[in-house]
Amino acid sequence: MLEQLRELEEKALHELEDVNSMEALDKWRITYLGRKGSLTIILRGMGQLPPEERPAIGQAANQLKATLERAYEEKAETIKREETLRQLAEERIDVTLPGRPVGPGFLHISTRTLREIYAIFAQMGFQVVETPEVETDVNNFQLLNIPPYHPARDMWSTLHTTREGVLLRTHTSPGQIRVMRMYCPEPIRVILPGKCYRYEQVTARHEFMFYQVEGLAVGYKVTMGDLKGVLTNFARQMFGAERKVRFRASYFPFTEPSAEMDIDCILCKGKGCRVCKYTGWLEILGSGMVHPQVLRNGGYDPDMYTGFAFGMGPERIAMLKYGIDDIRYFFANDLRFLQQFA
Ligand code: FA5
Repeated sequence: MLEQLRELEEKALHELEDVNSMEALDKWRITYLGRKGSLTIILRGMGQLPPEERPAIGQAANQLKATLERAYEEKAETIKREETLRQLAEERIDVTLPGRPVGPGFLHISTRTLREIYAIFAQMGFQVVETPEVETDVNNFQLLNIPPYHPARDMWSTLHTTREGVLLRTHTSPGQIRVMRMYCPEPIRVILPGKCYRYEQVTARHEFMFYQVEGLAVGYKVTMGDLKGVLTNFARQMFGAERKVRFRASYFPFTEPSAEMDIDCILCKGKGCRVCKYTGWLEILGSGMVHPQVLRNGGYDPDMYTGFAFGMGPERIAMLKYGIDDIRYFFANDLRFLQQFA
């Protein structure tokens, strides 16, 4: 029996040398130390031994059990340590490698379009002036000939603040009043860029926040001819020298007469397509001669001064220029879209 135990010890320890995973180690434990393992079977057979042999065999069997258990623990520890070392080696970071280069930033498509607009109007002597995004109802509407309850308020669905009479500007036109009051009685030639807000359903053509660029010229003999000349020059520089333009009678409470300007469709060259809704024309801005009452509200005597004004949406202009079919791309911050204009 003692011989059997020694053979078992030799066999078990020899096999353990080749074990190098927790899975194999578990199998080894079941084979030798499990409930149906070799050592257990030997221990169970002790009952058949003569009583005088039992103490010595029992002691040897218990020693073997302790040896195998210790060998098991040691092996388990070695395997775990090796596993950790392997993992560390796999996930090792080479801190001497050069870092991933961070590319330089680039301008947002709206900013680029705005700057293009500034450059064109700068050539014609227009200065850039920024005016506030949070406005009073008085500036945004009333001084522009839109009193409370006037039906034209429906043209500008408004986001109000909790403060009575204070709102997010729905267009850049209140800037006309601010600039006139600032410069009166000097002649004026400015563009007023900035964000506008409208309580509108967001669609492929409508955002609730978008940019506008307002234009205002006030002087002694400013005419509708000046308005047409300036805006035709703008359209041809922005969209190509061959562009045809047309002015269509329109209505804004703060200009009289009012006109919307169209360019011939850049996609179909005026033949008619889906983008221009088969009209051959694309609307790009609203404009008109500053209403005498608005001049008066700005401090200018309409018997001496005249002026023209216009308002355009740079996102809509960029959409036409680059063939972008959905305004929602502009402010969704998806780099796949934005990087196309880097
Ligand atoms: C106005 O806001 C007038 N203040 C423009 C004006 C100024 C007329 C001075 C006469 C004199 P309108 O609501 O049409 O007009 O807006 C002007 C431009 O802003 C539009 O042509 C369009 O390009 C842009 N725009 C208007 N609403 C949105 C919107 N929800 N999303 C994106 N762009 C818009």
